[in-house]
Amino acid sequence: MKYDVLKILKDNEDNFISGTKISKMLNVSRTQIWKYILELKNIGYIIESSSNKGYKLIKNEDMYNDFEIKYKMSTNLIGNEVMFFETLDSTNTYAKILAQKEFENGTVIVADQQNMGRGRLGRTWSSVKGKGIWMSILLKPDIIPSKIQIITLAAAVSIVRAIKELYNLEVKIKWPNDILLDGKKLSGILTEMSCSIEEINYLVLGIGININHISDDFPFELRDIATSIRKYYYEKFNIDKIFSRSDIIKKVLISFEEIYKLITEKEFDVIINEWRVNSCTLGKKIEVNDFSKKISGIALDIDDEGRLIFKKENGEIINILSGEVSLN
Ligand code: BTX
Repeated sequence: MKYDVLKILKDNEDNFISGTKISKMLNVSRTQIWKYILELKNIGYIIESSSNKGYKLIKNEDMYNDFEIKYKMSTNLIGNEVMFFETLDSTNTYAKILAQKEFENGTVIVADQQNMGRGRLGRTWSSVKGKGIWMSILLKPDIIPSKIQIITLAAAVSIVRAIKELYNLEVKIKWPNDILLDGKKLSGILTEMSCSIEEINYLVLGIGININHISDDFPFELRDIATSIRKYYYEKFNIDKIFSRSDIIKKVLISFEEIYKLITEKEFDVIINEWRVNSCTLGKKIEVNDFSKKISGIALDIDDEGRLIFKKENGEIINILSGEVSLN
């Protein structure tokens, strides 16, 4: 019920609404409304009270919970179900457990903090409390397992679209799955799946985006290579402000839904083209670390399965499925 009160306050954000009006709308007493208001204040909402005007919710970009994420979310599939946790080991690990049971395609799992956030190849993903978006989307796409990389490309494109639409920032994609801002890692994607030879049973799309970190919030070894939207604004424009993770999640999920529709329609080209336009890897001299050795050459393109088409210094052209890229 407190969320019903919150919804009314949010629909009238920055304006007063009387306790009598709210109590009539919800058919509960004014005393009861007052108790819900106290509960909302206790979880961090800023609500002004005036004896003759009623209650006014003051905008607070820092509020982050399932209500905020779902409020005015205009998707049809992605995020129909949102599960929010204060702390999880890893949203991807939790999503995989959930996937063993019945699950709704498009379910989103969000944690305010991860204790064991995972990157690719057993690496860790720093996921401090209150600072970033750590979420997983549980999907059952109708594509063959060898096309799984298209989901990672789609996620990268949707993050870029969302950040550009919200803040008009020059974010770029570094193959295979890094989103960079000012050359530093803003976001990472970890796609994991369970499949048979011809079919995907389920897929977990893990997305981490650094939002409200200041430099000291990153572990020491990441301070020069990672960034957040807040850190970037501070360094670039000398503006220190908190960004709404709820608004950003919504925007990412809306963009992802648009792009996921293209996947269901097998319009992979459209996604790959948008990926190309936003890439900072293609056409560049790069070094690829394919885990056994480093090879230098030029990143020519990506193919329709998301592999990097790479021209080695000796002129040989190869397609690389996974690896680490350093831009020269
Ligand atoms: P990755 O293997 O490409 O990147 C991991 C590397 O990135 C680390 O070794 C470290 O150098 C650096 N790194 C670690 N944390 C951060 C950070 N917060 N910002 C910038 N750089 C960092 C990328 O793997 C995939 C990351 C996916 C994270 C999401 S969060 C929700 C979901 N749950 C989960 O456990 N993982 C995913």
